[in-house]
Amino acid sequence: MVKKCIGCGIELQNTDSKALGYVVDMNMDYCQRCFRMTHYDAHLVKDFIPDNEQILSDLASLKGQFLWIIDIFDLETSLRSSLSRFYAEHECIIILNKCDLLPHNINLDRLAQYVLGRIRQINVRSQAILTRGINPDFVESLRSVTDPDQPLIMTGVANVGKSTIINELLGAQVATTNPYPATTMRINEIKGAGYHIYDSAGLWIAESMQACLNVDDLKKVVPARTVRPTVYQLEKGQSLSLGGLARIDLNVEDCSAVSYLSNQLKVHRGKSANADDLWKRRYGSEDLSPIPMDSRYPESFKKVRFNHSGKADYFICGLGFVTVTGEKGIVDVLVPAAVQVIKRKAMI
Ligand SMILES: Nc1nc2c(ncn2[C@@H]2O[C@H](COP(=O)(O)OP(=O)(O)OP(=O)(O)O)[C@@H](O)[C@H]2O)c(=O)[nH]1
Ligand SMILES: [Mg+2]
Repeated sequence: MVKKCIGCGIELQNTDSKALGYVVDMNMDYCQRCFRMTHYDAHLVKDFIPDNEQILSDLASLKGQFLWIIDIFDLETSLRSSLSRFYAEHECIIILNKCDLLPHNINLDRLAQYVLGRIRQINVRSQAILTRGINPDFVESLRSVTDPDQPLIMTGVANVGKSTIINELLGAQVATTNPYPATTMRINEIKGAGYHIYDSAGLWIAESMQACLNVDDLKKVVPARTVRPTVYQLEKGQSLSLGGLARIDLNVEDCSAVSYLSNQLKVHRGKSANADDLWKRRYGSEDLSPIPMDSRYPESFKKVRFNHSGKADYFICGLGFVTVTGEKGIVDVLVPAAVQVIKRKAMI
């Protein structure tokens, strides 16, 4: 009989110590990868890249209630993923996770309304939207909208907190969780505390900044606790450099910008006219770091141009967003070529 890792769902094997699912002894319940992640904080970037088509076809074969877990801080990454097409065909309950990353005075009902407006535009069939992270009633709320006789199926892009939620429901550390994307590797059936749950591998998003970073830089860039918004009053023709990962050139009159980024990421402000020269000279220096893996400036970057007026968020997948308020003008966002930038109605 096939034995699977309790932490990540991979099939266990004791023949190849370099391959996924390895255990020294087949009596063990967790694979070596899960064991190392949990006990030694050890990570190998991209040792496993989820196959999105396979995940979606595995999910479609399951019977139960679909939960779509969304990292609210990284909302657009979820909404642009192929799960939005999946949920145009399957009903789901949406969980807005990691609400604690946003400023504490955030109104959760308004946030849920904002997301409801967004998902209606893409025809997602959601039965309910719940919030988690600062909502003490989350488990109760989930119970009130789910059928106890049906399994819960956790879905979402990588790293949004699917396995963490399972452990909260079970009241025990069963599923492996980790600050880096691609921890859970297969459909993982878990039973306990009156629940029947399927965990799943998160979809891999190649357009996310997180796919461009090594483990040490991921630690700085993926926020683990509440982000401190920083307000900038800017003159026309100023730029904000977000480490060496992205730059926002604001050619907007009477402009203010509020950044929502990991507290560990340095923001450097300067004149747009000098920015290109500064980046060529200082790319990767203390002021302009971290930088994406295997990248050079300007060859590895693209510039995305937006017409600006009023208030809008400039959202960089896997990194964060900057809310800009000002008169009419042009906003240029410089990002690694693979990374997606989205202008959206301000969320906060
Ligand atoms: N601040 C905050 N962090 C959270 C929350 N939920 C999960 N996390 C953290 O997010 C990271 C990813 O959590 P996981 O549960 O491994 O995410 P996942 O969706 O199962 O990830 P994959 O298996 O890689 O797809 C971990 O470091 C968690 O501690 C939350 O509500 N708030
Ligand atoms: Mg997981």
